[in-house]
Amino acid sequence: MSRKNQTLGEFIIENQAAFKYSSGELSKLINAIRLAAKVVNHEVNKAGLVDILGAAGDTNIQGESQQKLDVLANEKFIHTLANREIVCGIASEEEDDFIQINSADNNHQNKYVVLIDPLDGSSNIDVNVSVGTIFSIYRRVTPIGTPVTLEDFLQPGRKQVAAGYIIYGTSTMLVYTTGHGVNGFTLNPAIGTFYLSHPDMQFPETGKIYSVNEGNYIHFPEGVKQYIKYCQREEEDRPYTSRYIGSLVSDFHRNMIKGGIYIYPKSSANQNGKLRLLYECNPMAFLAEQAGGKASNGFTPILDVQPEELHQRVPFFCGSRKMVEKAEEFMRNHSD
Ligand code: P6P
Repeated sequence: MSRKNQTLGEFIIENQAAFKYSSGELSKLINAIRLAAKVVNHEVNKAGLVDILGAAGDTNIQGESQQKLDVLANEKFIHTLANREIVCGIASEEEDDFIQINSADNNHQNKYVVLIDPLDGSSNIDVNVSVGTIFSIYRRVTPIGTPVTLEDFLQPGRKQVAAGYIIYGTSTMLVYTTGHGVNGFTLNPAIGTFYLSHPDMQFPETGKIYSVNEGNYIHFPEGVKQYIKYCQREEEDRPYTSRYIGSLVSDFHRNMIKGGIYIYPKSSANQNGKLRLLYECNPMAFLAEQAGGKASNGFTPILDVQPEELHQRVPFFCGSRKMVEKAEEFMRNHSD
């Protein structure tokens, strides 16, 4: 049940019973993410004012230079989640390996693992463009009472119990699903409370926006090249509009509201594309499907891909169902 202007806290309580595993721990987990989101939001919003911009001097496993805010967001989310005796393991884009959270002193009783991209689109920080946090939650599959293993993290996206993102944009929003639809909450920074502003978010069945980095066009598979030409042809409801922010959360959020498709395909430069399956594509695909949209690697649903390694990449087509289906048609007819 939801009503406009309900607070996130009220929403969680009122929908507690609907959570598949209504032990209350998932609610506590969402509350922990809400707290971390407010802390990171505070830092992101003042990034231009204090010496927090610029690289932290390190690089992550992806070989990307870590912005100081990347490091801060990573630390805030891990610290907040670790301190609530709910989570038994965390994997992050910014961490080479997963982190064992259950301490032996509580005999590894916690049952959820969380995977996060703590600050997606961070290359936009210094130019004041929206960035986001993406999270994905599973129940562990190895026995409670034992340390978590990699197997707990390498679950197909279909097994997620919750997923969502925080977008630090013109306003800060928390958008998430527990498998019962997608709801968006907007932060009132004056009082630090998230209010239900976008109940039951739905991808329009089709749209007129395509989001892809056309600078990589010559490296794209033929099917993607042909789909982009299709979007640009003066026919039927086309040409579409090209909108690409360089921030997955921002492009996804706009397309979910207005209708559109986001594509990050494989290329001659990146054989599996750039986006990471576990903490970018799976959570966004769960949200997309829950909102009536679609997400695939160009051929098969993202949520059905069996992960092989923690930081694996996957080609990503996501958005309005009919637009993704059309792009998949081009991929099938031009598979190279
Ligand atoms: P490119 C940000 O690094 C990110 O993971 C997504 O948020 C964004 O959509 C994409 O990469 C941008 O990548 O290669 O187009 O700059």
